[in-house]
Amino acid sequence: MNERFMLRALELATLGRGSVSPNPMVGCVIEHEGRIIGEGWHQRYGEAHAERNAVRSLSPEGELLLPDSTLYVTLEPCSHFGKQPPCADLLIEKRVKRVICCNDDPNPLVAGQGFSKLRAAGIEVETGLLADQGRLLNARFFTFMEKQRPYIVLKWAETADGFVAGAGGQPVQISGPLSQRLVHRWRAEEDAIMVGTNTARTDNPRLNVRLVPGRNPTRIVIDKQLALSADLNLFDNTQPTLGYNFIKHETVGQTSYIQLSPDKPFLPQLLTDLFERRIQSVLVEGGTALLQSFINAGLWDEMRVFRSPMLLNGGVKAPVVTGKLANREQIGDDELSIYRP
Ligand code: AOF
Ligand code: ZN
Repeated sequence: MNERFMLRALELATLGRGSVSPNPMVGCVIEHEGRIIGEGWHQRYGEAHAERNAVRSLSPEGELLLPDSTLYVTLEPCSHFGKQPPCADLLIEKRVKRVICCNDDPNPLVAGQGFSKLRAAGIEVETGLLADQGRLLNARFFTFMEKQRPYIVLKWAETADGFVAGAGGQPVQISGPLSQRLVHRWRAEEDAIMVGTNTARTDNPRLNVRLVPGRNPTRIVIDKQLALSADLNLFDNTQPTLGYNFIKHETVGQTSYIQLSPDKPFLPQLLTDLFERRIQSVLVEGGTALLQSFINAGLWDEMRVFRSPMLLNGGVKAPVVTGKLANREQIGDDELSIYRP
């Protein structure tokens, strides 16, 4: 086992970022006597998996070396017919000698069956090499599969004295231009962005990606009593919007109203519906009440807090940070802190 080859496979996997979701990013390196003879990664959702691309990259001579080669792949080779045929079958057919992985595939359609298939065919299998790095790379995929809910990123900007808005919820631009651009990149990286009723009303956000190149996520708004005006930017039909409420189930243009029960806890119902819609990650952008409800329920995976040097001397208090500080950096005049549970 050589970490060097797995580090290369992890690096290749990241080339799929932004184009493979809801599939995981996966990279693969084929090694023969200490030399890399083939490489590949999962490039696009629905298309070939990493292993198949690595095998395809081999020269005709390289292909003859497979029975003496080790295949390093960041995730357990799949065993099921999805949009692609099983990678385990391919590796068996090509008579690969040994397979080394970072992580087992938590997808119930695979979940260990890829490894059993390979072992049954006489291929040596090892797993757990650089496992932490593999899990971090696909934190969204693992959370989605294991917790059956999207990966949840909570984000807000607060003043030096701990406020997120003026008195009565009046919007104030707290973070600087560089931070705003970063938030647009974050929007492009997640499957969905969510806001609560008050934020939708007072900020009238468009929740799209404008300041950087990238795709627009699905917009989610909580509007329990359907009190929001249809004239808001969220309902402009330029991108899909999901409106969670207690009143109706209906789709109009790109807006889907989804009815939840008032008799059961709200967030679990909401997250289960998002899971069923295959939404793997959500950026929650506010306001305080919505953010705090995720924090209180312990339903979050990352908190990203901008602290600006501005003072407001009053207004709406910021949510209360819990969890452990994982990273802190300066973004223009703002300090960005990342917390994990
Ligand atoms: C692999 N190698 O590169 C990836 C895997 O619909 P499909 O056929 O594309 O299958 C998607 C599932 O396959 C996905 O949920 C995950 O369990 C696994 N992804 N497996 O062997 C890969 N991307
Ligand atoms: Zn596969």
